[in-house]
Amino acid sequence: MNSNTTAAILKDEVVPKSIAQKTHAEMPLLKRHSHNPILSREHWPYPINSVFNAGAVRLADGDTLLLCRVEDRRGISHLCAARSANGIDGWRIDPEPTLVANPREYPEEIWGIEDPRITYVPELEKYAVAYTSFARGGPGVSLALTKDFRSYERFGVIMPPEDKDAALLPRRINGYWAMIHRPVTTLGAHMWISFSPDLRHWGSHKVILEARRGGWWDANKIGLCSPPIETSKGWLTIYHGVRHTASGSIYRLGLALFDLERPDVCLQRGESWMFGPEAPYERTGDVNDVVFPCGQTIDADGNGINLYYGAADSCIALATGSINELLAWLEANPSSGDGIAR
Ligand code: BMA
Repeated sequence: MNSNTTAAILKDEVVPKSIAQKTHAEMPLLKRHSHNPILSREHWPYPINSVFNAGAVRLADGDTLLLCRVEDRRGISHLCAARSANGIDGWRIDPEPTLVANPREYPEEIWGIEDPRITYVPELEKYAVAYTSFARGGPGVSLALTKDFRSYERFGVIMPPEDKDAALLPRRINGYWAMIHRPVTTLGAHMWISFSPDLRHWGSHKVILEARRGGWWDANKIGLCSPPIETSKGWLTIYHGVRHTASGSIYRLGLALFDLERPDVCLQRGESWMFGPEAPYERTGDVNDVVFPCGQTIDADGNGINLYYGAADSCIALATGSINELLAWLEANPSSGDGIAR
C-alpha cells in the first residue's frame, strides 16, 4: 500500500483523535521540506561522490552551519562546512574540505572521518564535534573542539573500536561530562553513556537503551542520531533503529526521553518509529532506505525543530517539526516494555 492510499483511507476515519494520538501517516510529526534534498553533490565546489549525514548548529550570527560528511571518489569521507542564512538554501560551501583525516598523526582515521555530531558547550565557549574515525580496527569515536569550524583541537580516539554514533551533552552532570555512544559488544549494538572529568578519560560506562529483538523496527542495532535536546521533561533523543531484511537494512527514527540529571535513566521510549524512508531520495541512493540525522537546529521560540538528515547515503534533506508535539507523541505512544529487549 503506498502512502497516498494510506492517507485516503485514514481521511475517511471518523474517530476523533488528539494530535498526539494521530499516527504519523495521518499527520507526520516531521514534515519534509519542499526544497528537499537541500544539498547534494551537484552543489559541491569540488568533485565528490556524495554528501550526507551532517552535524548542524545555529551560529551566533544566525547562520545555520552544516558540517557535512562528504565521500570522495575513493570512497573515503571527510567533513566540509556549509553555511546558510535561512538553513534551507543559499549555502556557502567551504571551497576545500574543512576537516580531513590525518592518518599520520591519527592512524585510526586511515579510512576517513564520518558522521559528526556538534554540541555547543557554554562552559568552554567552544563546539564539541564527535565523529567516527574509520580504520582497520573498525569505526571508533573521535572528538575535536572548535570555535569557528576553521581550526580544530583534536583529541584523537576517545572510544576505541567498535564504537560510533556519539554526541556530548552540553553541560557537566554532577561534575562530569557525559557522552552517549554506540559500542558493539557481545551484548549487541545498544546505546551507552560514559562520563569524564576532562573529555579525555572516560568511565562509568552504562547501557541506556537496548536494541529490541525479533521483528521490531529497531531490532538488533540502534544508535544516537542528533545530539539530545534539553527540555523541561528530559533529554529528548532521536535514535535510529536498523531493521535487517532480505533486501538490505531499513534505517528509521524513534524517540526516547532521558532524565535531565540522570541521563543514564530512560524515562520513556516510543513504541513505533516516527519517521522512515518514504521519499524517492530516501528510498534510492548509494545505500537504499536510509534516513540518518546527525544534527538539528531549534527555532528562537524553543519549539520549532529543523532536523537535517542524510538520505540514502547520497544527499542531505530537511524535516521540520515541533518539540512539544514530539514530546506529546512520545507520551501517547509509550513502549510497553521500556528499554527491554524482547
Ligand atoms: C551506518 C553509518 C552511517 C550510514 C548508515 C547507512 O552504519 O555508517 O554513516 O549512513 O550506516 O549506510
